[in-house]
Amino acid sequence: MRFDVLTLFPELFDAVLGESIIGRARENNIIEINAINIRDFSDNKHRKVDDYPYGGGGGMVMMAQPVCDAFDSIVKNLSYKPKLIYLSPQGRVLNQEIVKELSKEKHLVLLCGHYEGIDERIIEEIVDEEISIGDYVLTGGELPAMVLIDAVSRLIPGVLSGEESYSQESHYDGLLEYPQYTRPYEYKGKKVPDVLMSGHHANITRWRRQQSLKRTYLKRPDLLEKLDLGKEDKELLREALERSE
Ligand code: 4FD
Repeated sequence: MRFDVLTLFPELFDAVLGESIIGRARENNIIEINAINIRDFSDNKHRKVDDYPYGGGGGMVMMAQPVCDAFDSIVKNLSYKPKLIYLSPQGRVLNQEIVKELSKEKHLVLLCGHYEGIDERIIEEIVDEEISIGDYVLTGGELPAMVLIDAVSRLIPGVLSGEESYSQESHYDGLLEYPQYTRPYEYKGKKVPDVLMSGHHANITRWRRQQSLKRTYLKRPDLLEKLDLGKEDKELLREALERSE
């Protein structure tokens, strides 16, 4: 999968997405990430990319020409039109379902805004979709773009190793993760739950499922409402809640 990012701060991307799992996936040519400097497409001798808003008011607005020319420089080499996503607080709020949808694309272009926003005609001309990573405002769209790239990339086959993808594949079904423990057996007087030491794999699986259900109910009831739990899950949850009453 290919990602192109249109940004005024291209150097931020390799710093974050050049390491660890995403860095390895890039080295193995499973994903490609290019950061393109919008400023390189300014037709102004001072490399200006923003200007005052018509109608007055504070702040600066990103100009249409450099952004649209930067996008055209990508498209001119292609026989298809990649989906362009604008990261903005006004977008559809990202969740794992949208991440899964986006992971089916072969090529995404991400536009990072700054200042008080971008000229509305950019949105009309080239933006296919506006996405927000949550209901808060940041100084730029770069961190949201990196969040989206990371979340989508880990669903691309071959990005996670077998070990890493196991928990993802088998577990991500809209529930929160169950608690995990490693050595030592006892830390500050707290012991690892007996069931995990038992070697009884059916019981371990059942306990973990029950913990996931209980945690989701207690911490994120909104997630649980979206699911249609089966008879067995409902029973596991009821049992977990009865015991802690
Ligand atoms: N919640 C997000 C995206 C961008 C951003 C910007 C208009 C501000 C938060 C367009 C205003 C872009 C998000 C840059 N802050 N800041 O996903």
